[in-house]
Amino acid sequence: MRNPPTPPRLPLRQVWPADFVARYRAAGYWRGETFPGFLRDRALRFADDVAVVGGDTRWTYAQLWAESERIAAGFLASGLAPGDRVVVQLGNIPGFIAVVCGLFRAQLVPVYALPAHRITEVAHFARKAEAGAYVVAERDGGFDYRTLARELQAQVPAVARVFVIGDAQEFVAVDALDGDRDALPGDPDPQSVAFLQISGGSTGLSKLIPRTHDDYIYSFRASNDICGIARDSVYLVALPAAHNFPMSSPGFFGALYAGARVVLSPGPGPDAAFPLIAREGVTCVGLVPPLALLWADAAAKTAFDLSSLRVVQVGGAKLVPEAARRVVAGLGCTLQQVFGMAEGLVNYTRLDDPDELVLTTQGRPISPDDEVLVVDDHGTPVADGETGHLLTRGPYTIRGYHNDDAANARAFTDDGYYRTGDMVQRVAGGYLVVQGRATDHINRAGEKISAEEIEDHLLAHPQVFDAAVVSIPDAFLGERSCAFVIPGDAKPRPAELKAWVRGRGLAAFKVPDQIVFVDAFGTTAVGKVSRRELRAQLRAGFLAEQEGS
Ligand code: OOB
Repeated sequence: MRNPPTPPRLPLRQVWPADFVARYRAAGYWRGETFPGFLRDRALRFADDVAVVGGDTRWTYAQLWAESERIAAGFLASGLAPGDRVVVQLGNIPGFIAVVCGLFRAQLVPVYALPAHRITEVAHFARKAEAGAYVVAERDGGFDYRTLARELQAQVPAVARVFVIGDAQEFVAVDALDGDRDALPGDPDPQSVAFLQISGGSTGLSKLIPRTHDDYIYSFRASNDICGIARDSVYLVALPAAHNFPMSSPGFFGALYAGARVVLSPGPGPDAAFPLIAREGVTCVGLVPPLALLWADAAAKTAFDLSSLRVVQVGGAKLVPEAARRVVAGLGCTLQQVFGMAEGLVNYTRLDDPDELVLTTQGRPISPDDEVLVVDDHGTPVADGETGHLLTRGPYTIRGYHNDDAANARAFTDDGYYRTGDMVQRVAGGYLVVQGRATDHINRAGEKISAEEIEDHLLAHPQVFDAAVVSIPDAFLGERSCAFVIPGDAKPRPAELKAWVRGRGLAAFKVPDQIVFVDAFGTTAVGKVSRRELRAQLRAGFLAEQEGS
Protein backbone atom coordinates (compact mmCIF):
# COMPACT_ATOMS: atom_id res chain seq x y z
CA MET A 1 0.00 0.00 0.00
CA ARG A 2 1.28 3.48 -0.87
CA ASN A 3 1.71 5.78 2.08
CA PRO A 4 -0.61 8.79 1.84
CA PRO A 5 1.17 12.13 2.18
CA THR A 6 1.55 13.08 5.83
CA PRO A 7 -0.48 16.17 6.72
CA PRO A 8 1.57 19.10 8.06
CA ARG A 9 2.08 18.77 11.78
CA LEU A 10 3.95 20.58 14.48
CA PRO A 11 7.50 19.26 14.37
CA LEU A 12 8.80 17.32 17.37
CA ARG A 13 11.82 18.98 18.86
CA GLN A 14 13.84 18.97 22.03
CA VAL A 15 16.74 21.33 21.74
CA TRP A 16 19.44 22.32 24.19
CA PRO A 17 21.64 25.39 23.53
CA ALA A 18 24.77 24.60 21.50
CA ASP A 19 27.20 25.10 24.39
CA PHE A 20 25.25 22.60 26.49
CA VAL A 21 25.17 20.10 23.63
CA ALA A 22 28.94 20.40 23.29
CA ARG A 23 29.40 19.95 27.03
CA TYR A 24 27.12 16.93 27.34
CA ARG A 25 28.83 15.25 24.39
CA ALA A 26 32.33 16.03 25.64
CA ALA A 27 31.46 14.60 29.06
CA GLY A 28 30.37 11.38 27.38
CA TYR A 29 26.71 11.58 28.41
CA TRP A 30 25.41 11.82 24.88
CA ARG A 31 27.11 9.15 22.84
CA GLY A 32 25.00 9.13 19.71
CA GLU A 33 23.24 5.90 20.69
CA THR A 34 19.68 5.23 19.54
CA PHE A 35 16.98 2.77 20.59
CA PRO A 36 17.08 0.65 17.43
CA GLY A 37 20.88 0.87 17.46
CA PHE A 38 21.34 -0.57 20.92
CA LEU A 39 18.53 -3.13 20.57
CA ARG A 40 20.08 -4.51 17.36
CA ASP A 41 23.47 -4.65 19.04
CA ARG A 42 22.13 -6.62 22.04
CA ALA A 43 20.30 -8.99 19.70
CA LEU A 44 23.65 -9.79 18.12
CA ARG A 45 25.70 -9.95 21.31
CA PHE A 46 23.21 -11.65 23.63
CA ALA A 47 21.12 -13.43 20.97
CA ASP A 48 20.12 -16.45 23.09
CA ASP A 49 19.81 -14.77 26.48
CA VAL A 50 16.29 -14.31 27.77
CA ALA A 51 15.25 -10.67 27.31
CA VAL A 52 11.54 -10.51 28.17
CA VAL A 53 9.31 -12.78 30.25
CA GLY A 54 5.57 -12.26 30.68
CA GLY A 55 2.55 -14.58 30.71
CA ASP A 56 3.45 -17.60 28.60
CA THR A 57 6.01 -15.67 26.58
CA ARG A 58 9.79 -15.89 26.93
CA TRP A 59 11.66 -13.98 24.26
CA THR A 60 15.40 -14.08 23.77
CA TYR A 61 17.16 -10.92 22.63
CA ALA A 62 17.18 -12.25 19.07
CA GLN A 63 13.46 -12.99 19.23
CA LEU A 64 12.61 -9.57 20.68
CA TRP A 65 14.49 -7.92 17.83
CA ALA A 66 12.81 -10.13 15.23
CA GLU A 67 9.39 -9.30 16.72
CA SER A 68 10.23 -5.59 16.70
CA GLU A 69 11.27 -5.69 13.05
CA ARG A 70 8.17 -7.63 12.03
CA ILE A 71 5.91 -5.15 13.81
CA ALA A 72 7.90 -2.18 12.46
CA ALA A 73 7.58 -3.42 8.88
CA GLY A 74 3.87 -4.07 9.45
CA PHE A 75 3.26 -0.57 10.77
CA LEU A 76 4.88 0.98 7.70
CA ALA A 77 3.08 -1.40 5.35
CA SER A 78 -0.22 -0.33 6.93
CA GLY A 79 0.35 3.21 5.73
CA LEU A 80 2.11 4.88 8.66
CA ALA A 81 5.19 6.91 7.79
CA PRO A 82 8.33 7.65 9.84
CA GLY A 83 7.65 10.59 12.14
CA ASP A 84 4.00 9.65 12.71
CA ARG A 85 2.91 9.58 16.33
CA VAL A 86 1.17 6.55 17.75
CA VAL A 87 -0.68 6.47 21.07
CA VAL A 88 0.24 3.25 22.88
CA GLN A 89 -1.99 2.09 25.74
CA LEU A 90 -0.87 -1.33 26.90
CA GLY A 91 -0.44 -3.07 30.23
CA ASN A 92 2.47 -5.16 31.46
CA ILE A 93 2.64 -7.65 28.63
CA PRO A 94 5.59 -8.56 26.37
CA GLY A 95 3.70 -7.05 23.44
CA PHE A 96 4.12 -3.63 25.06
CA ILE A 97 7.89 -3.86 24.74
CA ALA A 98 7.77 -5.37 21.25
CA VAL A 99 5.35 -2.70 19.99
CA VAL A 100 7.42 0.14 21.42
CA CYS A 101 10.66 -1.30 20.04
CA GLY A 102 8.87 -1.84 16.72
CA LEU A 103 7.77 1.80 16.66
CA PHE A 104 11.34 2.92 17.34
CA ARG A 105 12.60 0.63 14.58
CA ALA A 106 10.18 2.22 12.11
CA GLN A 107 10.98 5.74 13.33
CA LEU A 108 7.42 6.08 14.54
CA VAL A 109 6.92 7.98 17.78
CA PRO A 110 5.15 6.30 20.72
CA VAL A 111 2.94 8.46 22.93
CA TYR A 112 2.55 6.63 26.23
CA ALA A 113 -0.89 6.46 27.83
CA LEU A 114 -1.41 4.56 31.07
CA PRO A 115 -3.87 1.66 31.10
CA ALA A 116 -5.99 3.59 33.63
CA HIS A 117 -6.59 6.47 31.21
CA ARG A 118 -9.97 6.78 29.56
CA ILE A 119 -11.41 8.62 26.58
CA THR A 120 -10.95 12.17 27.85
CA GLU A 121 -7.24 11.65 28.52
CA VAL A 122 -6.54 9.47 25.48
CA ALA A 123 -8.32 11.89 23.13
CA HIS A 124 -6.29 14.75 24.62
CA PHE A 125 -2.99 12.91 23.99
CA ALA A 126 -4.05 12.02 20.45
CA ARG A 127 -5.00 15.62 19.63
CA LYS A 128 -1.97 17.23 21.23
CA ALA A 129 0.41 14.77 19.60
CA GLU A 130 -1.49 14.81 16.28
CA ALA A 131 -1.44 11.03 16.39
CA GLY A 132 -2.33 8.89 13.41
CA ALA A 133 -2.70 5.55 15.17
CA TYR A 134 -3.55 3.85 18.47
CA VAL A 135 -2.32 0.52 19.86
CA VAL A 136 -4.20 -1.37 22.57
CA ALA A 137 -4.74 -4.90 23.87
CA GLU A 138 -8.24 -6.33 23.43
CA ARG A 139 -8.75 -6.19 27.17
CA ASP A 140 -6.87 -5.62 30.38
CA GLY A 141 -8.17 -5.73 33.93
CA GLY A 142 -11.65 -6.54 32.65
CA PHE A 143 -11.83 -3.43 30.43
CA ASP A 144 -12.36 -3.69 26.67
CA TYR A 145 -10.00 -1.24 24.98
CA ARG A 146 -11.59 -1.77 21.57
CA THR A 147 -14.57 0.21 22.87
CA LEU A 148 -12.20 3.01 23.78
CA ALA A 149 -10.64 2.79 20.31
CA ARG A 150 -14.06 3.30 18.71
CA GLU A 151 -14.75 6.32 20.90
CA LEU A 152 -11.32 7.72 20.09
CA GLN A 153 -11.83 7.39 16.34
CA ALA A 154 -15.23 9.06 16.67
CA GLN A 155 -13.74 11.99 18.58
CA VAL A 156 -10.38 12.24 16.80
CA PRO A 157 -10.83 10.97 13.23
CA ALA A 158 -7.16 11.67 12.45
CA VAL A 159 -6.43 8.48 14.42
CA ALA A 160 -7.07 6.52 11.27
CA ARG A 161 -5.53 3.22 12.35
CA VAL A 162 -6.01 1.01 15.39
CA PHE A 163 -3.85 -2.01 16.17
CA VAL A 164 -4.92 -4.59 18.72
CA ILE A 165 -3.01 -7.25 20.63
CA GLY A 166 -5.44 -10.17 20.79
CA ASP A 167 -8.83 -10.35 19.05
CA ALA A 168 -8.81 -7.28 16.81
CA GLN A 169 -12.47 -7.35 15.67
CA GLU A 170 -12.74 -4.64 12.96
CA PHE A 171 -9.20 -3.38 13.68
CA VAL A 172 -5.77 -4.71 12.67
CA ALA A 173 -4.22 -7.49 14.79
CA VAL A 174 -0.65 -6.79 15.93
CA ASP A 175 0.01 -10.52 15.45
CA ALA A 176 -0.89 -10.23 11.78
CA LEU A 177 1.43 -7.29 11.07
CA ASP A 178 4.15 -7.91 8.52
CA GLY A 179 5.89 -6.16 5.72
CA ASP A 180 9.09 -5.66 3.83
CA ARG A 181 12.04 -5.53 6.25
CA ASP A 182 14.18 -4.01 3.51
CA ALA A 183 11.85 -1.00 3.48
CA LEU A 184 12.68 -0.21 7.11
CA PRO A 185 14.52 3.08 7.63
CA GLY A 186 18.07 3.38 8.93
CA ASP A 187 18.78 4.44 12.48
CA PRO A 188 17.40 7.82 13.54
CA ASP A 189 19.27 10.96 14.51
CA PRO A 190 20.27 10.45 18.17
CA GLN A 191 19.20 14.03 18.91
CA SER A 192 15.73 13.46 17.51
CA VAL A 193 12.66 12.91 19.67
CA ALA A 194 12.19 9.18 20.31
CA PHE A 195 8.82 9.32 22.09
CA LEU A 196 6.37 11.48 23.99
CA GLN A 197 5.99 10.74 27.70
CA ILE A 198 3.13 12.31 29.64
CA SER A 199 3.51 14.64 32.58
CA GLY A 200 1.91 14.15 35.96
CA GLY A 201 -0.10 17.26 35.08
CA SER A 202 0.30 19.79 37.88
CA THR A 203 -2.06 22.31 36.33
CA GLY A 204 -4.80 21.32 33.96
CA LEU A 205 -4.35 18.48 31.52
CA SER A 206 -1.25 16.33 31.13
CA LYS A 207 1.46 17.79 28.96
CA LEU A 208 3.53 15.87 26.40
CA ILE A 209 7.22 15.42 27.12
CA PRO A 210 9.48 14.93 24.09
CA ARG A 211 12.54 12.85 25.04
CA THR A 212 15.45 12.27 22.68
CA HIS A 213 17.40 9.05 22.11
CA ASP A 214 20.60 10.59 23.45
CA ASP A 215 19.14 12.08 26.62
CA TYR A 216 16.93 9.16 27.61
CA ILE A 217 19.54 6.49 26.92
CA TYR A 218 22.00 8.43 29.04
CA SER A 219 19.51 8.49 31.92
CA PHE A 220 19.07 4.72 32.06
CA ARG A 221 22.68 3.85 31.21
CA ALA A 222 23.82 5.97 34.16
CA SER A 223 20.97 4.57 36.29
CA ASN A 224 22.25 1.04 35.64
CA ASP A 225 25.55 1.91 37.32
CA ILE A 226 23.83 3.52 40.28
CA CYS A 227 21.30 0.71 40.73
CA GLY A 228 23.67 -2.20 40.11
CA ILE A 229 21.98 -3.45 36.94
CA ALA A 230 24.22 -5.77 34.91
CA ARG A 231 23.81 -8.66 32.53
CA ASP A 232 23.01 -11.12 35.34
CA SER A 233 20.25 -8.90 36.79
CA VAL A 234 16.57 -9.76 36.65
CA TYR A 235 14.35 -6.66 36.69
CA LEU A 236 10.68 -6.93 37.59
CA VAL A 237 8.20 -4.44 36.13
CA ALA A 238 5.51 -4.27 38.82
CA LEU A 239 4.22 -0.71 38.24
CA PRO A 240 2.57 0.16 34.89
CA ALA A 241 5.32 -0.27 32.29
CA ALA A 242 4.40 2.99 30.53
CA HIS A 243 5.38 5.03 33.58
CA ASN A 244 8.79 6.63 33.54
CA PHE A 245 9.95 4.96 36.79
CA PRO A 246 9.71 1.28 35.68
CA MET A 247 10.65 2.32 32.15
CA SER A 248 13.94 4.05 32.77
CA SER A 249 14.97 4.33 36.42
CA PRO A 250 16.68 2.03 35.46
CA GLY A 251 13.52 0.25 34.41
CA PHE A 252 13.06 -2.26 31.65
CA PHE A 253 15.02 -0.15 29.18
CA GLY A 254 17.97 -0.04 31.57
CA ALA A 255 17.72 -3.82 31.93
CA LEU A 256 17.58 -4.36 28.15
CA TYR A 257 20.52 -2.01 27.70
CA ALA A 258 22.52 -4.13 30.16
CA GLY A 259 21.53 -7.42 28.51
CA ALA A 260 19.61 -8.39 31.66
CA ARG A 261 16.24 -10.11 31.92
CA VAL A 262 12.96 -8.19 32.14
CA VAL A 263 10.04 -9.87 33.89
CA LEU A 264 6.58 -8.31 33.53
CA SER A 265 4.18 -8.67 36.42
CA PRO A 266 0.53 -8.43 35.36
CA GLY A 267 -0.27 -6.58 38.59
CA PRO A 268 1.62 -4.69 41.28
CA GLY A 269 0.47 -6.73 44.28
CA PRO A 270 2.37 -9.52 46.07
CA ASP A 271 -0.04 -12.17 44.72
CA ALA A 272 1.06 -11.49 41.14
CA ALA A 273 4.68 -10.50 41.80
CA PHE A 274 5.92 -12.94 44.47
CA PRO A 275 5.56 -16.12 42.38
CA LEU A 276 7.48 -14.38 39.57
CA ILE A 277 10.25 -13.28 41.93
CA ALA A 278 10.67 -16.84 43.14
CA ARG A 279 10.49 -18.42 39.68
CA GLU A 280 12.72 -15.97 37.80
CA GLY A 281 15.14 -15.00 40.57
CA VAL A 282 14.23 -11.30 40.40
CA THR A 283 16.99 -9.03 41.74
CA CYS A 284 15.50 -5.52 41.42
CA VAL A 285 12.04 -3.95 41.44
CA GLY A 286 10.60 -0.43 41.63
CA LEU A 287 7.55 0.27 43.83
CA VAL A 288 5.48 3.22 45.08
CA PRO A 289 5.36 3.70 48.88
CA PRO A 290 1.96 2.08 49.66
CA LEU A 291 2.89 -0.96 47.59
CA ALA A 292 6.27 -1.25 49.29
CA LEU A 293 4.50 -1.39 52.66
CA LEU A 294 2.07 -3.99 51.35
CA TRP A 295 4.98 -6.08 50.05
CA ALA A 296 6.88 -5.74 53.34
CA ASP A 297 3.87 -7.08 55.27
CA ALA A 298 3.20 -9.87 52.80
CA ALA A 299 6.87 -10.93 52.73
CA ALA A 300 6.66 -12.03 56.37
CA LYS A 301 3.87 -14.49 55.56
CA THR A 302 4.70 -15.71 52.09
CA ALA A 303 5.81 -19.21 51.18
CA PHE A 304 7.57 -17.87 48.06
CA ASP A 305 11.33 -17.56 48.14
CA LEU A 306 12.18 -13.86 47.78
CA SER A 307 15.87 -14.25 48.66
CA SER A 308 17.04 -13.27 45.15
CA LEU A 309 15.84 -9.66 45.69
CA ARG A 310 18.82 -7.39 46.16
CA VAL A 311 17.39 -3.91 45.62
CA VAL A 312 13.89 -2.63 46.24
CA GLN A 313 13.47 0.87 44.88
CA VAL A 314 10.73 3.11 46.21
CA GLY A 315 9.65 6.34 44.55
CA GLY A 316 6.92 8.29 42.81
CA ALA A 317 5.72 9.72 46.12
CA LYS A 318 7.31 10.47 49.46
CA LEU A 319 8.46 7.52 51.54
CA VAL A 320 8.52 8.79 55.11
CA PRO A 321 11.37 7.52 57.34
CA GLU A 322 9.14 5.27 59.47
CA ALA A 323 7.72 3.61 56.36
CA ALA A 324 11.25 3.26 54.99
CA ARG A 325 12.27 1.38 58.15
CA ARG A 326 9.33 -0.97 57.79
CA VAL A 327 10.21 -1.67 54.17
CA VAL A 328 13.81 -2.52 55.06
CA ALA A 329 12.77 -4.70 57.99
CA GLY A 330 10.06 -6.49 56.02
CA LEU A 331 11.91 -7.14 52.78
CA GLY A 332 15.38 -7.55 54.21
CA CYS A 333 17.18 -6.17 51.17
CA THR A 334 18.75 -2.89 50.13
CA LEU A 335 16.30 -0.01 49.90
CA GLN A 336 16.87 2.66 47.28
CA GLN A 337 14.80 5.85 47.31
CA VAL A 338 14.01 7.27 43.89
CA PHE A 339 12.76 10.81 43.37
CA GLY A 340 12.21 11.40 39.70
CA MET A 341 9.98 13.03 37.13
CA ALA A 342 9.05 12.25 33.55
CA GLU A 343 10.48 15.64 32.55
CA GLY A 344 13.95 14.39 33.43
CA LEU A 345 15.80 14.76 36.73
CA VAL A 346 16.07 11.54 38.74
CA ASN A 347 17.63 11.29 42.22
CA TYR A 348 18.70 8.08 43.90
CA THR A 349 20.10 7.14 47.24
CA ARG A 350 23.21 5.10 46.46
CA LEU A 351 23.37 1.39 47.28
CA ASP A 352 26.30 1.91 49.68
CA ASP A 353 24.91 5.02 51.38
CA PRO A 354 24.68 4.96 55.18
CA ASP A 355 21.25 3.90 56.51
CA GLU A 356 20.49 7.38 57.75
CA LEU A 357 20.67 8.87 54.24
CA VAL A 358 18.68 6.03 52.71
CA LEU A 359 15.92 6.31 55.31
CA THR A 360 15.61 10.09 55.48
CA THR A 361 16.43 11.49 52.02
CA GLN A 362 15.17 11.02 48.46
CA GLY A 363 18.69 10.75 47.08
CA ARG A 364 20.88 12.90 44.87
CA PRO A 365 20.89 13.47 41.11
CA ILE A 366 22.19 10.95 38.59
CA SER A 367 24.55 13.30 36.81
CA PRO A 368 27.38 15.57 37.91
CA ASP A 369 25.92 17.96 35.33
CA ASP A 370 22.42 17.98 36.82
CA GLU A 371 22.12 21.58 37.99
CA VAL A 372 19.83 21.91 40.98
CA LEU A 373 18.61 25.21 42.42
CA VAL A 374 16.57 25.50 45.60
CA VAL A 375 15.01 28.97 45.67
CA ASP A 376 12.48 31.07 47.60
CA ASP A 377 9.32 32.57 46.08
CA HIS A 378 11.38 35.35 44.48
CA GLY A 379 13.89 33.01 42.87
CA THR A 380 16.69 33.68 45.36
CA PRO A 381 18.64 30.57 46.40
CA VAL A 382 18.02 29.45 49.98
CA ALA A 383 20.65 28.02 52.32
CA ASP A 384 21.16 24.26 52.54
CA GLY A 385 18.68 22.78 54.98
CA GLU A 386 16.02 25.41 54.15
CA THR A 387 12.95 24.53 52.15
CA GLY A 388 12.56 26.05 48.69
CA HIS A 389 11.33 25.46 45.15
CA LEU A 390 13.31 22.89 43.18
CA LEU A 391 14.51 24.09 39.76
CA THR A 392 16.71 21.96 37.54
CA ARG A 393 18.38 21.64 34.17
CA GLY A 394 20.75 19.04 32.87
CA PRO A 395 21.65 16.45 30.23
CA TYR A 396 18.35 14.53 30.45
CA THR A 397 15.91 17.22 31.61
CA ILE A 398 13.71 18.72 28.90
CA ARG A 399 13.81 22.36 27.89
CA GLY A 400 10.18 22.44 26.80
CA TYR A 401 6.90 20.53 26.44
CA HIS A 402 5.44 19.72 23.05
CA ASN A 403 2.80 22.00 21.61
CA ASP A 404 2.13 24.02 24.77
CA ASP A 405 3.50 27.58 24.80
CA ALA A 406 1.50 28.59 27.87
CA ALA A 407 2.82 25.68 29.95
CA ASN A 408 6.36 26.33 28.73
CA ALA A 409 6.18 29.97 29.76
CA ARG A 410 5.17 28.86 33.26
CA ALA A 411 7.32 25.79 33.71
CA PHE A 412 10.72 26.98 32.44
CA THR A 413 12.90 29.91 33.45
CA ASP A 414 14.54 32.11 30.84
CA ASP A 415 17.80 30.27 31.31
CA GLY A 416 16.24 26.88 30.78
CA TYR A 417 15.61 25.57 34.27
CA TYR A 418 12.55 23.38 34.71
CA ARG A 419 10.36 24.46 37.63
CA THR A 420 9.53 21.08 39.11
CA GLY A 421 6.75 22.35 41.40
CA ASP A 422 8.35 20.38 44.24
CA MET A 423 9.40 21.92 47.55
CA VAL A 424 12.65 20.40 48.79
CA GLN A 425 15.53 20.84 51.19
CA ARG A 426 19.07 20.21 50.04
CA VAL A 427 21.20 18.63 52.74
CA ALA A 428 24.87 17.62 52.98
CA GLY A 429 26.28 15.92 49.90
CA GLY A 430 23.60 17.41 47.64
CA TYR A 431 20.93 14.96 48.83
CA LEU A 432 17.35 16.19 48.54
CA VAL A 433 14.50 15.81 51.00
CA VAL A 434 11.08 16.33 49.44
CA GLN A 435 8.86 18.53 51.60
CA GLY A 436 5.77 18.80 49.42
CA ARG A 437 4.40 20.53 46.37
CA ALA A 438 4.12 24.20 45.51
CA THR A 439 1.47 23.56 42.88
CA ASP A 440 -1.90 22.03 43.52
CA HIS A 441 -1.79 18.46 42.57
CA ILE A 442 -2.62 15.37 44.51
CA ASN A 443 -0.03 12.61 44.61
CA ARG A 444 -2.27 9.60 45.19
CA ALA A 445 0.13 6.72 45.73
CA GLY A 446 2.35 8.00 42.93
CA GLU A 447 -0.55 8.78 40.58
CA LYS A 448 -0.71 12.51 40.00
CA ILE A 449 -4.05 14.33 39.85
CA SER A 450 -4.38 17.98 38.83
CA ALA A 451 -6.80 19.81 41.16
CA GLU A 452 -7.76 22.16 38.35
CA GLU A 453 -8.60 19.38 35.92
CA ILE A 454 -11.04 17.74 38.36
CA GLU A 455 -12.57 21.08 39.38
CA ASP A 456 -13.35 21.71 35.71
CA HIS A 457 -15.21 18.44 35.45
CA LEU A 458 -17.13 19.04 38.69
CA LEU A 459 -18.11 22.53 37.55
CA ALA A 460 -19.63 21.06 34.43
CA HIS A 461 -22.26 19.36 36.64
CA PRO A 462 -25.52 21.37 36.59
CA GLN A 463 -25.87 21.17 40.37
CA VAL A 464 -22.38 22.29 41.22
CA PHE A 465 -22.02 26.00 41.88
CA ASP A 466 -18.29 25.87 42.68
CA ALA A 467 -15.69 23.24 43.53
CA ALA A 468 -12.16 23.11 44.95
CA VAL A 469 -10.14 19.91 45.00
CA VAL A 470 -7.38 19.39 47.57
CA SER A 471 -5.11 16.66 48.89
CA ILE A 472 -5.77 15.20 52.33
CA PRO A 473 -3.12 13.11 54.12
CA ASP A 474 -3.96 9.42 53.95
CA ALA A 475 -2.32 6.68 55.99
CA PHE A 476 -2.26 4.21 53.11
CA LEU A 477 -2.17 6.27 49.90
CA GLY A 478 0.02 9.08 51.21
CA GLU A 479 -2.57 11.54 49.88
CA ARG A 480 -6.17 11.18 48.82
CA SER A 481 -8.35 13.67 46.98
CA CYS A 482 -11.11 15.66 48.59
CA ALA A 483 -13.52 17.88 46.65
CA PHE A 484 -15.17 20.78 48.44
CA VAL A 485 -18.39 21.54 46.61
CA ILE A 486 -20.83 24.42 46.89
CA PRO A 487 -24.05 22.89 45.58
CA GLY A 488 -26.46 24.68 43.29
CA ASP A 489 -30.20 24.82 44.02
CA ALA A 490 -30.52 21.08 44.52
CA LYS A 491 -27.76 19.27 46.37
CA PRO A 492 -26.48 16.23 44.46
CA ARG A 493 -25.46 13.08 46.35
CA PRO A 494 -21.69 12.43 46.66
CA ALA A 495 -22.05 9.15 44.80
CA GLU A 496 -23.73 11.01 41.96
CA LEU A 497 -20.85 13.45 41.67
CA LYS A 498 -18.29 10.64 41.72
CA ALA A 499 -20.21 8.84 38.97
CA TRP A 500 -20.34 12.14 37.08
CA VAL A 501 -16.55 12.51 37.12
CA ARG A 502 -16.10 8.89 36.08
CA GLY A 503 -18.69 9.39 33.35
CA ARG A 504 -16.64 12.26 31.94
CA GLY A 505 -14.25 9.61 30.64
CA LEU A 506 -11.46 9.98 33.16
CA ALA A 507 -9.09 7.50 34.78
CA ALA A 508 -10.69 6.02 37.91
CA PHE A 509 -7.85 7.26 40.14
CA LYS A 510 -9.00 10.84 39.43
CA VAL A 511 -12.49 10.36 40.92
CA PRO A 512 -12.53 12.32 44.21
CA ASP A 513 -12.11 9.99 47.19
CA GLN A 514 -14.21 12.26 49.33
CA ILE A 515 -16.78 14.98 48.69
CA VAL A 516 -17.54 17.64 51.29
CA PHE A 517 -20.42 20.06 50.76
CA VAL A 518 -20.00 23.61 52.02
CA ASP A 519 -22.27 26.67 51.83
CA ALA A 520 -19.59 29.07 50.65
CA PHE A 521 -15.84 29.40 50.26
CA GLY A 522 -14.54 31.87 52.83
CA THR A 523 -12.62 34.89 51.60
CA THR A 524 -9.94 36.80 53.46
CA ALA A 525 -10.02 40.47 54.39
CA VAL A 526 -8.53 41.25 50.99
CA GLY A 527 -11.66 39.83 49.49
CA LYS A 528 -10.01 38.23 46.52
CA VAL A 529 -8.44 34.84 47.09
CA SER A 530 -6.41 32.91 44.54
CA ARG A 531 -7.52 29.37 43.83
CA ARG A 532 -4.36 28.15 45.50
CA GLU A 533 -4.97 30.09 48.69
CA LEU A 534 -8.58 28.98 48.66
CA ARG A 535 -7.55 25.34 48.42
CA ALA A 536 -5.04 25.82 51.22
CA GLN A 537 -7.71 27.41 53.45
CA LEU A 538 -10.26 24.68 52.80
CA ARG A 539 -7.71 21.99 53.44
CA ALA A 540 -6.46 23.59 56.67
CA GLY A 541 -10.01 24.12 57.95
CA PHE A 542 -10.96 20.55 57.15
CA LEU A 543 -7.88 19.08 58.83
CA ALA A 544 -8.38 21.25 61.94
CA GLU A 545 -11.97 20.06 62.18
CA GLN A 546 -10.89 16.42 61.86
CA GLU A 547 -8.39 16.87 64.64
CA GLY A 548 -10.93 18.59 66.86
CA SER A 549 -13.58 15.91 66.40
C1 OOB B 1 7.73 9.95 38.84
O1 OOB B 1 7.44 10.73 37.76
P1 OOB B 1 6.10 11.57 37.52
O2 OOB B 1 6.37 12.40 36.33
O3 OOB B 1 4.91 10.68 37.53
O4 OOB B 1 5.93 12.50 38.80
C2 OOB B 1 6.91 13.41 39.21
C3 OOB B 1 6.57 13.98 40.56
C4 OOB B 1 7.69 14.76 41.18
O5 OOB B 1 7.76 16.07 40.67
C5 OOB B 1 7.28 14.70 42.64
O6 OOB B 1 6.27 15.61 42.90
C6 OOB B 1 6.73 13.31 42.80
O7 OOB B 1 6.31 12.94 41.50
N1 OOB B 1 7.73 12.34 43.27
C7 OOB B 1 8.12 12.21 44.56
C8 OOB B 1 9.05 11.15 44.58
N2 OOB B 1 9.21 10.69 43.32
C9 OOB B 1 8.38 11.43 42.54
N3 OOB B 1 7.79 12.90 45.66
C10 OOB B 1 8.38 12.52 46.83
N4 OOB B 1 9.29 11.52 46.92
C11 OOB B 1 9.65 10.81 45.83
N5 OOB B 1 10.54 9.81 45.94
O8 OOB B 1 6.98 9.86 39.80
C12 OOB B 1 9.02 9.23 38.78
C13 OOB B 1 9.79 9.25 37.62
C14 OOB B 1 11.00 8.56 37.57
C15 OOB B 1 11.42 7.86 38.68
C16 OOB B 1 10.67 7.84 39.84
C17 OOB B 1 9.46 8.52 39.89
